Amino acid sequence: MESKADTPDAEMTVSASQSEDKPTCIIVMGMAGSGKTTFVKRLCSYLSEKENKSYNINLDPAVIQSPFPAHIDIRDSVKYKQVMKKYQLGPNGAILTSLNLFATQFDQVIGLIEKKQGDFKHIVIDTPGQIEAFSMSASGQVITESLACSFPTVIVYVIDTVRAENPNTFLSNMLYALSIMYKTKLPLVCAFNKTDILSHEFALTWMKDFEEFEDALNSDKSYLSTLSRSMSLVLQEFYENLNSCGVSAMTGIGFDSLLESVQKGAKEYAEIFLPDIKQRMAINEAQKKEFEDKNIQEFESDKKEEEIEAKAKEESDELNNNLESMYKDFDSLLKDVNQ
Ligand SMILES: Nc1nc2c(ncn2[C@@H]2O[C@H](COP(=O)(O)OP(=O)(O)OP(=O)(O)O)[C@@H](O)[C@H]2O)c(=O)[nH]1
Ligand SMILES: [Mg+2]
Repeated sequence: MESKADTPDAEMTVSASQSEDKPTCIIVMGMAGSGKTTFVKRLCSYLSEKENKSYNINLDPAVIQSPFPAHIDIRDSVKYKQVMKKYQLGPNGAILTSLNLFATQFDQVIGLIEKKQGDFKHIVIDTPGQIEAFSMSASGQVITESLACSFPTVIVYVIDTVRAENPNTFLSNMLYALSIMYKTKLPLVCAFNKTDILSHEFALTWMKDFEEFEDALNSDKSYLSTLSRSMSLVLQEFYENLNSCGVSAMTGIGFDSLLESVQKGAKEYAEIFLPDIKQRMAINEAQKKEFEDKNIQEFESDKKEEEIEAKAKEESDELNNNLESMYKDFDSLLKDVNQ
Protein backbone atom coordinates (compact mmCIF):
# COMPACT_ATOMS: atom_id res chain seq x y z
CA MET A 1 0.00 0.00 0.00
CA GLU A 2 1.14 3.55 -0.72
CA SER A 3 1.29 4.88 2.83
CA LYS A 4 -0.71 4.95 6.01
CA ALA A 5 -3.66 7.32 6.12
CA ASP A 6 -6.23 8.37 8.66
CA THR A 7 -9.23 6.12 8.65
CA PRO A 8 -12.24 7.81 7.04
CA ASP A 9 -15.32 8.76 8.95
CA ALA A 10 -17.56 5.75 9.36
CA GLU A 11 -20.55 7.78 8.24
CA MET A 12 -21.90 7.76 4.72
CA THR A 13 -19.58 10.08 2.86
CA VAL A 14 -21.35 10.54 -0.47
CA SER A 15 -24.64 12.16 -1.34
CA ALA A 16 -26.44 12.59 -4.67
CA SER A 17 -25.24 16.17 -5.23
CA GLN A 18 -21.73 15.43 -3.92
CA SER A 19 -21.42 12.32 -6.09
CA GLU A 20 -21.11 14.51 -9.20
CA ASP A 21 -17.86 16.02 -7.87
CA LYS A 22 -16.41 12.71 -6.80
CA PRO A 23 -14.42 10.36 -9.05
CA THR A 24 -16.42 7.44 -10.42
CA CYS A 25 -15.20 4.08 -9.25
CA ILE A 26 -15.15 1.32 -11.89
CA ILE A 27 -14.82 -2.20 -10.49
CA VAL A 28 -13.87 -4.62 -13.27
CA MET A 29 -15.09 -8.19 -12.83
CA GLY A 30 -15.48 -11.11 -15.18
CA MET A 31 -14.72 -14.77 -15.63
CA ALA A 32 -11.12 -16.02 -15.71
CA GLY A 33 -9.39 -15.06 -18.94
CA SER A 34 -12.18 -12.75 -20.13
CA GLY A 35 -9.60 -9.97 -20.46
CA LYS A 36 -10.11 -7.93 -17.25
CA THR A 37 -6.47 -6.98 -16.77
CA THR A 38 -5.97 -6.10 -20.45
CA PHE A 39 -9.23 -4.12 -20.24
CA VAL A 40 -8.01 -2.19 -17.17
CA LYS A 41 -4.74 -1.43 -18.91
CA ARG A 42 -6.56 -0.15 -21.99
CA LEU A 43 -9.05 1.86 -19.91
CA CYS A 44 -6.23 3.53 -17.96
CA SER A 45 -4.44 4.64 -21.13
CA TYR A 46 -7.73 5.65 -22.79
CA LEU A 47 -8.67 7.82 -19.78
CA SER A 48 -5.26 9.46 -19.53
CA GLU A 49 -5.46 10.43 -23.21
CA LYS A 50 -9.10 11.52 -23.02
CA GLU A 51 -9.23 13.47 -19.75
CA ASN A 52 -6.64 12.90 -17.07
CA LYS A 53 -5.02 9.98 -15.34
CA SER A 54 -7.20 7.54 -13.43
CA TYR A 55 -6.44 6.22 -9.96
CA ASN A 56 -5.67 2.54 -10.45
CA ILE A 57 -5.91 -0.32 -8.01
CA ASN A 58 -4.83 -3.92 -8.45
CA LEU A 59 -6.74 -6.37 -6.23
CA ASP A 60 -5.35 -9.53 -7.83
CA PRO A 61 -2.78 -10.91 -5.35
CA ALA A 62 -1.73 -13.71 -7.72
CA VAL A 63 -0.91 -11.70 -10.82
CA ILE A 64 2.80 -11.95 -11.62
CA GLN A 65 3.15 -8.73 -13.58
CA SER A 66 0.51 -6.05 -13.59
CA PRO A 67 0.56 -4.33 -17.00
CA PHE A 68 -0.95 -1.05 -15.78
CA PRO A 69 0.50 1.50 -13.35
CA ALA A 70 -1.19 0.76 -10.00
CA HIS A 71 -1.38 3.48 -7.34
CA ILE A 72 -2.42 0.81 -4.87
CA ASP A 73 -1.46 -2.82 -5.31
CA ILE A 74 -2.62 -5.63 -3.00
CA ARG A 75 0.74 -7.35 -3.63
CA ASP A 76 2.53 -4.57 -1.75
CA SER A 77 0.62 -5.44 1.42
CA VAL A 78 -0.01 -9.16 1.12
CA LYS A 79 2.44 -11.70 -0.25
CA TYR A 80 0.34 -14.37 -1.93
CA LYS A 81 3.09 -17.04 -1.98
CA GLN A 82 3.80 -16.53 1.73
CA VAL A 83 0.08 -16.75 2.53
CA MET A 84 0.02 -20.08 0.68
CA LYS A 85 2.97 -21.39 2.69
CA LYS A 86 1.99 -19.96 6.07
CA TYR A 87 -1.62 -21.16 6.01
CA GLN A 88 -0.93 -24.25 3.86
CA LEU A 89 -3.45 -23.22 1.24
CA GLY A 90 -4.01 -23.96 -2.42
CA PRO A 91 -4.09 -21.15 -5.02
CA ASN A 92 -7.78 -20.26 -4.57
CA GLY A 93 -7.70 -20.39 -0.77
CA ALA A 94 -4.61 -18.16 -0.80
CA ILE A 95 -6.33 -15.59 -3.05
CA LEU A 96 -9.32 -15.56 -0.71
CA THR A 97 -7.15 -15.24 2.42
CA SER A 98 -5.03 -12.49 0.82
CA LEU A 99 -8.23 -10.58 0.03
CA ASN A 100 -9.48 -11.10 3.58
CA LEU A 101 -6.23 -9.73 4.98
CA PHE A 102 -6.35 -6.76 2.61
CA ALA A 103 -10.03 -6.02 3.34
CA THR A 104 -9.14 -5.43 7.01
CA GLN A 105 -7.05 -2.42 5.89
CA PHE A 106 -9.45 -1.11 3.30
CA ASP A 107 -10.51 1.93 5.32
CA GLN A 108 -6.91 3.13 4.86
CA VAL A 109 -7.23 2.68 1.10
CA ILE A 110 -10.41 4.80 1.10
CA GLY A 111 -8.53 7.42 3.13
CA LEU A 112 -5.73 7.47 0.56
CA ILE A 113 -8.11 7.83 -2.39
CA GLU A 114 -10.10 10.55 -0.64
CA LYS A 115 -6.94 12.57 -0.08
CA LYS A 116 -6.23 12.59 -3.81
CA GLN A 117 -9.74 12.52 -5.24
CA GLY A 118 -9.51 16.05 -6.65
CA ASP A 119 -6.75 14.95 -9.03
CA PHE A 120 -8.67 12.40 -11.09
CA LYS A 121 -12.13 11.55 -12.41
CA HIS A 122 -12.04 7.76 -12.30
CA ILE A 123 -10.84 5.01 -9.99
CA VAL A 124 -10.23 1.79 -11.93
CA ILE A 125 -10.01 -1.53 -10.10
CA ASP A 126 -8.83 -4.90 -11.41
CA THR A 127 -10.07 -7.99 -9.52
CA PRO A 128 -8.68 -11.55 -9.20
CA GLY A 129 -8.89 -14.10 -12.00
CA GLN A 130 -11.15 -16.44 -10.07
CA ILE A 131 -14.32 -14.38 -10.21
CA GLU A 132 -16.05 -15.91 -7.17
CA ALA A 133 -13.04 -15.09 -4.95
CA PHE A 134 -14.06 -11.47 -5.20
CA SER A 135 -17.69 -11.36 -6.29
CA MET A 136 -19.02 -13.96 -3.84
CA SER A 137 -16.69 -13.47 -0.86
CA ALA A 138 -17.18 -11.49 2.32
CA SER A 139 -13.98 -9.51 1.69
CA GLY A 140 -15.14 -8.65 -1.84
CA GLN A 141 -18.37 -7.41 -0.34
CA VAL A 142 -16.57 -5.32 2.31
CA ILE A 143 -14.34 -3.74 -0.35
CA THR A 144 -17.21 -3.10 -2.79
CA GLU A 145 -19.45 -1.62 -0.10
CA SER A 146 -16.67 0.60 1.28
CA LEU A 147 -16.07 1.99 -2.21
CA ALA A 148 -19.78 2.37 -2.97
CA CYS A 149 -20.29 4.25 0.31
CA SER A 150 -17.62 6.78 -0.58
CA PHE A 151 -17.76 7.14 -4.38
CA PRO A 152 -20.25 6.68 -7.22
CA THR A 153 -19.49 3.07 -8.12
CA VAL A 154 -20.21 1.07 -11.28
CA ILE A 155 -19.41 -2.58 -11.96
CA VAL A 156 -18.06 -3.39 -15.41
CA TYR A 157 -18.60 -7.07 -16.15
CA VAL A 158 -16.19 -8.18 -18.88
CA ILE A 159 -17.33 -11.00 -21.16
CA ASP A 160 -15.19 -12.98 -23.59
CA THR A 161 -17.32 -12.50 -26.73
CA VAL A 162 -15.64 -15.38 -28.54
CA ARG A 163 -16.52 -17.86 -25.81
CA ALA A 164 -19.99 -16.35 -25.42
CA GLU A 165 -20.79 -17.37 -28.99
CA ASN A 166 -21.77 -20.66 -27.39
CA PRO A 167 -25.35 -19.94 -26.18
CA ASN A 168 -24.86 -21.87 -22.92
CA THR A 169 -21.69 -19.90 -22.11
CA PHE A 170 -23.50 -16.69 -23.04
CA LEU A 171 -26.30 -17.56 -20.63
CA SER A 172 -23.99 -18.52 -17.78
CA ASN A 173 -22.25 -15.15 -18.20
CA MET A 174 -25.59 -13.36 -18.09
CA LEU A 175 -26.60 -15.27 -14.96
CA TYR A 176 -23.30 -14.37 -13.34
CA ALA A 177 -23.72 -10.70 -14.26
CA LEU A 178 -27.22 -10.77 -12.81
CA SER A 179 -26.08 -12.41 -9.58
CA ILE A 180 -23.30 -9.79 -9.21
CA MET A 181 -25.88 -7.06 -9.67
CA TYR A 182 -28.06 -8.64 -6.99
CA LYS A 183 -25.15 -9.14 -4.62
CA THR A 184 -23.59 -5.69 -5.00
CA LYS A 185 -26.83 -3.78 -5.62
CA LEU A 186 -24.86 -1.48 -7.91
CA PRO A 187 -25.24 -0.39 -11.55
CA LEU A 188 -23.65 -2.84 -13.95
CA VAL A 189 -22.28 -2.48 -17.48
CA CYS A 190 -21.67 -5.58 -19.61
CA ALA A 191 -18.57 -5.09 -21.75
CA PHE A 192 -18.38 -7.65 -24.54
CA ASN A 193 -14.62 -7.87 -24.98
CA LYS A 194 -12.40 -9.20 -27.77
CA THR A 195 -14.62 -7.70 -30.50
CA ASP A 196 -11.49 -7.45 -32.65
CA ILE A 197 -11.97 -11.20 -33.14
CA LEU A 198 -15.77 -11.40 -33.15
CA SER A 199 -18.43 -8.69 -33.16
CA HIS A 200 -20.86 -8.77 -30.24
CA GLU A 201 -23.85 -8.13 -32.54
CA PHE A 202 -25.07 -11.73 -32.09
CA ALA A 203 -25.30 -11.16 -28.31
CA LEU A 204 -27.33 -7.97 -28.79
CA THR A 205 -29.68 -9.87 -31.12
CA TRP A 206 -30.09 -12.71 -28.62
CA MET A 207 -30.93 -10.22 -25.89
CA LYS A 208 -33.49 -8.42 -28.04
CA ASP A 209 -35.09 -11.42 -29.71
CA PHE A 210 -35.75 -14.57 -27.72
CA GLU A 211 -36.53 -16.59 -30.85
CA GLU A 212 -33.08 -15.90 -32.26
CA PHE A 213 -31.56 -17.24 -29.06
CA GLU A 214 -33.85 -20.26 -29.25
CA ASP A 215 -32.67 -20.91 -32.81
CA ALA A 216 -29.08 -20.80 -31.61
CA LEU A 217 -29.94 -23.36 -28.96
CA ASN A 218 -31.74 -25.66 -31.40
CA SER A 219 -28.57 -27.45 -32.48
CA ASP A 220 -28.10 -28.51 -28.86
CA LYS A 221 -30.75 -30.99 -27.69
CA SER A 222 -29.33 -31.59 -24.21
CA TYR A 223 -31.06 -30.99 -20.89
CA LEU A 224 -28.85 -27.92 -20.45
CA SER A 225 -30.24 -26.25 -23.55
CA THR A 226 -33.82 -26.84 -22.37
CA LEU A 227 -32.89 -25.19 -19.09
CA SER A 228 -31.14 -22.35 -20.99
CA ARG A 229 -34.35 -21.78 -22.95
CA SER A 230 -36.45 -21.34 -19.81
CA MET A 231 -33.78 -19.25 -18.08
CA SER A 232 -33.49 -16.95 -21.05
CA LEU A 233 -37.20 -16.18 -20.92
CA VAL A 234 -36.80 -15.20 -17.27
CA LEU A 235 -33.85 -12.99 -18.16
CA GLN A 236 -35.75 -10.90 -20.72
CA GLU A 237 -36.48 -8.14 -18.23
CA PHE A 238 -32.84 -8.05 -17.14
CA TYR A 239 -31.77 -7.73 -20.80
CA GLU A 240 -34.21 -4.87 -21.41
CA ASN A 241 -32.57 -2.69 -18.79
CA LEU A 242 -29.03 -3.93 -19.32
CA ASN A 243 -26.38 -1.36 -20.09
CA SER A 244 -24.02 -3.08 -22.55
CA CYS A 245 -21.37 -2.32 -25.15
CA GLY A 246 -18.73 -4.02 -27.27
CA VAL A 247 -15.02 -3.33 -26.77
CA SER A 248 -11.62 -4.64 -27.63
CA ALA A 249 -9.15 -4.28 -24.83
CA MET A 250 -6.49 -5.23 -27.33
CA THR A 251 -7.14 -2.54 -29.96
CA GLY A 252 -9.14 0.05 -27.98
CA ILE A 253 -12.31 -0.20 -30.12
CA GLY A 254 -15.52 0.79 -28.32
CA PHE A 255 -14.08 2.66 -25.34
CA ASP A 256 -16.03 5.83 -26.17
CA SER A 257 -19.30 3.99 -25.80
CA LEU A 258 -17.96 2.17 -22.74
CA LEU A 259 -17.30 5.52 -21.06
CA GLU A 260 -20.82 6.66 -21.96
CA SER A 261 -22.23 3.47 -20.40
CA VAL A 262 -20.16 4.07 -17.26
CA GLN A 263 -21.45 7.65 -17.05
CA LYS A 264 -24.98 6.36 -17.43
CA GLY A 265 -24.25 3.88 -14.64
CA ALA A 266 -22.89 6.66 -12.41
CA LYS A 267 -26.10 8.62 -13.00
CA GLU A 268 -28.15 5.55 -12.04
CA TYR A 269 -25.98 5.19 -8.94
CA ALA A 270 -26.92 8.70 -7.80
CA GLU A 271 -30.59 8.49 -8.72
CA ILE A 272 -31.55 4.89 -8.02
CA PHE A 273 -28.91 3.04 -6.01
CA LEU A 274 -27.68 5.69 -3.57
CA PRO A 275 -30.88 5.91 -1.49
CA ASP A 276 -30.71 2.13 -1.00
CA ILE A 277 -26.98 2.26 -0.13
CA LYS A 278 -27.74 4.98 2.43
CA GLN A 279 -30.50 2.88 3.92
CA ARG A 280 -28.20 -0.17 4.15
CA MET A 281 -25.51 1.99 5.74
CA ALA A 282 -28.00 3.31 8.27
CA ILE A 283 -29.02 -0.28 9.13
CA ASN A 284 -25.35 -1.32 9.39
CA GLU A 285 -24.63 1.67 11.62
CA ALA A 286 -27.66 0.86 13.80
CA GLN A 287 -26.54 -2.78 14.09
CA LYS A 288 -23.00 -1.67 14.88
CA LYS A 289 -24.31 0.73 17.54
CA GLU A 290 -26.57 -1.96 19.02
CA PHE A 291 -23.58 -4.32 19.17
CA GLU A 292 -21.40 -1.65 20.79
CA ASP A 293 -24.16 -0.70 23.27
CA LYS A 294 -24.61 -4.36 24.17
CA ASN A 295 -20.86 -4.68 24.70
CA ILE A 296 -20.83 -1.55 26.88
CA GLN A 297 -23.77 -2.86 28.91
CA GLU A 298 -22.06 -6.22 29.39
CA PHE A 299 -18.84 -4.45 30.31
CA GLU A 300 -20.65 -2.28 32.86
CA SER A 301 -22.51 -5.19 34.41
CA ASP A 302 -19.20 -7.15 34.57
CA LYS A 303 -17.64 -4.11 36.20
CA LYS A 304 -20.47 -3.90 38.75
CA GLU A 305 -20.10 -7.59 39.57
CA GLU A 306 -16.35 -7.08 40.01
CA GLU A 307 -17.00 -4.12 42.34
CA ILE A 308 -19.47 -6.17 44.41
CA GLU A 309 -16.97 -9.04 44.60
CA ALA A 310 -14.18 -6.64 45.57
CA LYS A 311 -16.36 -5.08 48.29
CA ALA A 312 -17.33 -8.52 49.64
CA LYS A 313 -13.65 -9.50 49.67
CA GLU A 314 -12.76 -6.29 51.48
CA GLU A 315 -15.44 -6.99 54.12
CA SER A 316 -14.37 -10.60 54.56
CA ASP A 317 -10.68 -9.54 54.84
CA GLU A 318 -11.67 -7.02 57.50
CA LEU A 319 -13.66 -9.68 59.38
CA ASN A 320 -10.72 -12.10 59.17
CA ASN A 321 -8.36 -9.42 60.48
CA ASN A 322 -10.72 -8.70 63.38
CA LEU A 323 -11.02 -12.40 64.17
CA GLU A 324 -7.25 -12.83 64.02
CA SER A 325 -6.66 -10.00 66.47
CA MET A 326 -9.44 -11.40 68.69
CA TYR A 327 -7.69 -14.80 68.69
CA LYS A 328 -4.40 -13.10 69.52
CA ASP A 329 -6.04 -11.23 72.45
CA PHE A 330 -7.63 -14.46 73.56
CA ASP A 331 -4.25 -16.32 73.39
CA SER A 332 -2.51 -13.71 75.51
CA LEU A 333 -5.43 -13.75 77.99
CA LEU A 334 -5.10 -17.53 78.27
CA LYS A 335 -1.35 -17.19 78.80
CA ASP A 336 -2.00 -14.66 81.62
CA VAL A 337 -4.54 -16.97 83.27
CA ASN A 338 -2.19 -19.99 83.09
CA GLN A 339 0.62 -18.02 84.70
N1 LIG B 1 -7.84 -10.66 -29.20
C1 LIG B 1 -8.00 -10.16 -28.00
N2 LIG B 1 -7.42 -10.76 -26.95
C2 LIG B 1 -7.61 -10.22 -25.73
C3 LIG B 1 -8.39 -9.06 -25.51
N3 LIG B 1 -8.39 -8.79 -24.19
C4 LIG B 1 -7.64 -9.73 -23.61
N4 LIG B 1 -7.16 -10.59 -24.53
C5 LIG B 1 -6.32 -11.76 -24.29
O1 LIG B 1 -7.00 -12.64 -23.41
C6 LIG B 1 -6.08 -13.29 -22.53
C7 LIG B 1 -6.51 -13.05 -21.07
O2 LIG B 1 -6.40 -11.67 -20.81
P1 LIG B 1 -6.25 -11.09 -19.33
O3 LIG B 1 -6.30 -9.63 -19.45
O4 LIG B 1 -5.09 -11.68 -18.64
O5 LIG B 1 -7.58 -11.68 -18.72
P2 LIG B 1 -8.03 -11.67 -17.19
O6 LIG B 1 -9.50 -11.74 -17.17
O7 LIG B 1 -7.38 -10.56 -16.45
O8 LIG B 1 -7.41 -13.04 -16.73
P3 LIG B 1 -7.33 -13.59 -15.22
O9 LIG B 1 -6.98 -12.43 -14.34
O10 LIG B 1 -6.28 -14.64 -15.26
O11 LIG B 1 -8.69 -14.14 -14.98
C8 LIG B 1 -4.72 -12.69 -22.84
O12 LIG B 1 -4.06 -13.57 -23.69
C9 LIG B 1 -5.04 -11.40 -23.55
O13 LIG B 1 -4.05 -11.01 -24.46
C10 LIG B 1 -8.99 -8.45 -26.66
O14 LIG B 1 -9.69 -7.45 -26.59
N5 LIG B 1 -8.75 -9.05 -27.86
MG1 LIG C 1 -6.30 -10.55 -14.66
